[in-house]
Amino acid sequence: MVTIKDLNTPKKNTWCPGCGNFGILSAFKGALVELGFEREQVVMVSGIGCHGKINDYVNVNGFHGIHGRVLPLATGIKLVNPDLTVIGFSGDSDCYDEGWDHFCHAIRRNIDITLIVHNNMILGLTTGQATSTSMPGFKTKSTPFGAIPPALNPLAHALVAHGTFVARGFAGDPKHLQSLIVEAVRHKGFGYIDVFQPCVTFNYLNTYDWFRKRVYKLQDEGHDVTSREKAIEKSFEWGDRIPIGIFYKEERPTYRDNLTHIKNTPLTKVPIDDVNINSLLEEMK
Ligand SMILES: Cc1ncc(C[n+]2csc(CCOP(=O)(O)OP(=O)(O)O)c2C)c(N)n1
Ligand code: SF4
Repeated sequence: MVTIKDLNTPKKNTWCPGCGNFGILSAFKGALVELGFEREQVVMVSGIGCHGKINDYVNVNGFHGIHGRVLPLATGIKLVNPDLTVIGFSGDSDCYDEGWDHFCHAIRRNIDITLIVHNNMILGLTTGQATSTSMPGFKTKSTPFGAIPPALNPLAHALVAHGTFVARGFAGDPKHLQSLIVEAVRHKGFGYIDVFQPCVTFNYLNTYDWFRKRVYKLQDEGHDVTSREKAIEKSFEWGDRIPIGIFYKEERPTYRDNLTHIKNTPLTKVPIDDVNINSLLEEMK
């Protein structure tokens, strides 16, 4: 079973000191140890942005994809090799802007993977432009007079897209986040966690203090995780009090459970020694 030491890599960490990504990294490593995995079992798939560097800092299999495409990659890996535990890491722009279509449909299909979104409500790597989760009025390089439309509510979208595990964490509370990651990975189906991840360099509005004053834990207040309606109601709570924790959880067959032709024979186990593609190549000449 893996230890925190096994998970370290020699890569120099280039995140800004104090970045919320550190909280996510530590929660994730703690979760892998708690889950008792071997390194070879786990694949991290990450998008483009500061968050995407997380692959470099954890010594497991990794696929650093292109912008917005964490979920198609993670879906493909899981479908052809279901023995692997596949965990996607995306940013708010990566997932909720460029990757939005994939987000809605991977949730609806209930692909058996986990998705952790580093939601700092700004584009970090490109040095501070607004994303679809930036709050209205927020002045950034791309919105000098303030962001205009209402911010997307990704949790509400996940819930109406028939999400089977919908949660929110805070990078400033890595112990709590670790428990959410453990539950999301254990969930059979799409485990989705949006994480408030303060960007200490470009987001001067949604800081650690801003979140600390507002976040509270749903599980401390007896929230019923089996009610989608209550979860949707909670997902709209925003202002002086903002909930974190598990909003909704449900058991439902995964996409692969219904893919009868590959259900019992993963593509990675199909023998290919006697496959001859010469006639196909001839046809294409
Ligand atoms: C196809 C494509 N479009 C745009 C970009 C430029 N780009 C680089 S990182 C990034 C997004 C960064 O924001 P986010 O996903 O929120 O991640 P963060 O850096 O905040 O972790 C973008 C748009 C790109 N690399 N590739
Ligand atoms: S720019 Fe923001 S998100 Fe990127 S490493 Fe620095 S603090 Fe973190």
